[in-house]
Amino acid sequence: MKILLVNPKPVDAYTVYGPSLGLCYLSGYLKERGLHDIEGIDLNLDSHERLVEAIRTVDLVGVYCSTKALRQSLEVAVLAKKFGKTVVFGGPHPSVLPEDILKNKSVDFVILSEGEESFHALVEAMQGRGDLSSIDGIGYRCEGTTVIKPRTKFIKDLDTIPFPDRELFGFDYSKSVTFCATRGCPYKCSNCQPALSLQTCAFRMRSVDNVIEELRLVARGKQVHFIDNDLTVNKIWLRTLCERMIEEKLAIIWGCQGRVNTLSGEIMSLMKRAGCINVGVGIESGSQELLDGFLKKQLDLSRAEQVIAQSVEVGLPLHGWFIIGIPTETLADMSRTVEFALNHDFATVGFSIGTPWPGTVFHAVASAHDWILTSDWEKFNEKLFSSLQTTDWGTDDIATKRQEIICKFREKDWIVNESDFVFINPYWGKGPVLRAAVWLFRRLRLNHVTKAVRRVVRTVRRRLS
Ligand code: B12
Ligand code: SF4
Repeated sequence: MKILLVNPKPVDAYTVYGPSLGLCYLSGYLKERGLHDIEGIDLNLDSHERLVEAIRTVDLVGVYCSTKALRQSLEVAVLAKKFGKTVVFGGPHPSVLPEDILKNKSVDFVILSEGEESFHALVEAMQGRGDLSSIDGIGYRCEGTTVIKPRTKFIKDLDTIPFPDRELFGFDYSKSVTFCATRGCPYKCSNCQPALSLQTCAFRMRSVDNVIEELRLVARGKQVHFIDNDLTVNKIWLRTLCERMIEEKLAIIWGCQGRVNTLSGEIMSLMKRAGCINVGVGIESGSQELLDGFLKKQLDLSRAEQVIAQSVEVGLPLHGWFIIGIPTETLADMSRTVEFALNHDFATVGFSIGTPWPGTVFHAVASAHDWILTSDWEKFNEKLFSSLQTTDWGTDDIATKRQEIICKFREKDWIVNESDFVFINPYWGKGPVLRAAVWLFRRLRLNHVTKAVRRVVRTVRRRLS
């Protein structure tokens, strides 16, 4: 059987570090089981023509479907159906709304959440080996009804999963690679829908040996982007991993997401020695009441302050994640959040606008109050605007707040990336003399000089190569 795996491109997509690792995992798993005819198309990188060409030659088209890319995913399904192919959807959106997806006649099957075993079982069943009714975590139409079998089993031992097939999309990983060492997340924040933590799924880690083996194979001398929800959940495991990275002399630099309740000066210092150059921490709000109340974040702001100070001491840059526009939040809470982000020593800070992704508590609450202004998933955009009108604030208030935040960071000299709603602290990690120099430099508005110098250097480099 010939299989095509497609990663669609949402309208305002940003592919940061490379194509979907989830699809690479599926391909690796199937290839290990003898199914070698697998092709990948990432529409962030490949053309529509290539997609059409590829669809023609395969039997089954598997599509990664996020809420943001729902329309584009369905377009792929319609195209595949035109050529009479079997269409399977997986990823965050079908995992939480399988019935909705199956209302589209172009989609034959959905796989809920962790896909390796069920997708393989489906492919086997389609070839007459095994039957659909015994597959866990699957949805399909049968005799006029929709059958949804919720996921009850997750892969307990992650070491049994083959390494992801990074050849799938022909992506150039020569300088950096995406990497996944754990699955799931032990927390249950109201705003979040980690696709692999749905239902009964516990947090799981690969063995350190298994992680090191893959790092040796694919990452030596490169930058590694750990895409894990939180790499710092288990301190003992993380410590062993860092020690092994140092011993192995892998010469990598890496970044990951963590949480302030599991970080400490000691572990951050070890992470830095192992090559870590950035840790993202979700603080979300400057209001402890909101963190404990609606968000259920299990995070203490005074602990966050301690960890931020320790990160400066050990010289490990922290990226603070914040959200505005959360149910039960007041405009005063939002100002507290901005003050927290501005007045603590983060190297970089990123804001999001609260967005009711399906399957989250956030969505359930906002929907129960009738606060969600659109039923068009594509209209959600957590970087640009709010899709809520609550009793305390609405879209316009959030738009004003967004502008206010940008102005405040700009006034304090931070470098502003308006479209991504991200800010860079030019003073971070600099001693008093350098800080003064940066201050003077920015006062004199010399940024254009730096830009011009960078342009010249780039041109010279290009000519030389
Ligand atoms: C890393 C990541 C990214 C990276 C991806 C980098 C990369 N190269 O892989 C980047 C930065 C690009 C990204 C972007 C975005 N992301 Co993101 N991201 C994640 C994150 C943290 C991990 C995803 C991951 O790789 N997991 C590990 C792999 C193994 O799992 P997986 O991808 O889910 O794939 C498995 C199953 O889902 C299934 N599966 C997946 N596809 C398919 C297809 C078929 C046919 C089958 C059978 C099965 C199947 O099998 C796979 C193997 O088990 C998740 C959170 C999470 N834990 O899922 C959020 C998450 C997926 N992202 C989210 C969001 C909102 C976004 C953005 C919209 C953000 C933005 N502002 O633009 C964009 C949208 C991009 C898009 N294409 O639509 C939401 C999605 C919510 C939703 N309902 O869609 C999540 C769930 C986080 C959250 N807020 O809760 N993201
Ligand atoms: S926001 Fe982070 S810590 Fe909270 S549930 Fe999601 S992944 Fe886990």
